[in-house]
Amino acid sequence: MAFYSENEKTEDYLFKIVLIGDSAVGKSNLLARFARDGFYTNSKSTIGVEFQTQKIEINGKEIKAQIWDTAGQERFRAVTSAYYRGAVGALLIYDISRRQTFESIGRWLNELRSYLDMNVVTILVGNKSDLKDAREVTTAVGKALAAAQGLFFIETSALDSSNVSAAFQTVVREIYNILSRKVIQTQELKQKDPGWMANGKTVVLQADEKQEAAENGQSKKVLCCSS
Ligand SMILES: Nc1nc2c(ncn2[C@@H]2O[C@H](COP(=O)(O)OP(=O)(O)OP(=O)(O)O)[C@@H](O)[C@H]2O)c(=O)[nH]1
Ligand SMILES: [Mg+2]
Repeated sequence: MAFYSENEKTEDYLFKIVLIGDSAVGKSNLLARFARDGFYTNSKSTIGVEFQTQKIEINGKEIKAQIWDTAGQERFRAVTSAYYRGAVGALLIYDISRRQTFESIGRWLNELRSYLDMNVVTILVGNKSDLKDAREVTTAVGKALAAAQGLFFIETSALDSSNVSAAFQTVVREIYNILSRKVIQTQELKQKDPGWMANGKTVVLQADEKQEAAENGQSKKVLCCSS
């Protein structure tokens, strides 16, 4: 859950980010690589839910990313609504060496969008880029799906570490950028009307989709913030 108020410093920001995708695409190993530079050759399926909090620096500001991981297989999964609740970012992961896991992306995207009515910052991640000879999904095909769905895109390898930090940082940076713009807008609004917010009400910052699209030159939008 993320709590934002004007008086809080950015150090207090906590962004919940969820990992989703079929079983064995490498969700747990991406998190292990990112959070503690670890890799497990014979890792078992995740049972239930795990999360790790990792500090990330964006523009000299420290932000905490709380990254949630659950099983790809239905029978081992955490309670789905609780898993998604409060998330402001998502890594949607497939395995570039198994076409089937890429074909599941539409289903994962539907689930994500059905649980989070606000649009979360989402990156499509083609993991296991080290398996060059076994590749079944080309980079171009991955990129095209991401573009069609308004997602960021990256290929990673939890095994050789390539792009792992970049994948998480892309999501956190985008959430932070959107939030910063919203805080500035809120301050401008307050200057125009000083009586506004006088009662200390909870403020839900939510991006204006059209404006975000115009600013970004693409169809990404977000977010955020609940108390
Ligand atoms: N070659 C290669 N293998 C990987 C990579 N990432 C994960 N693996 C392997 O893929 C298998 C599954 O990885 P996990 O991280 O457990 O997959 P998961 O998505 O968490 O699976 P569930 O918990 O069942 O949903 C393990 O044997 C890992 O060692 C990678 O980048 N490259
Ligand atoms: Mg796992």
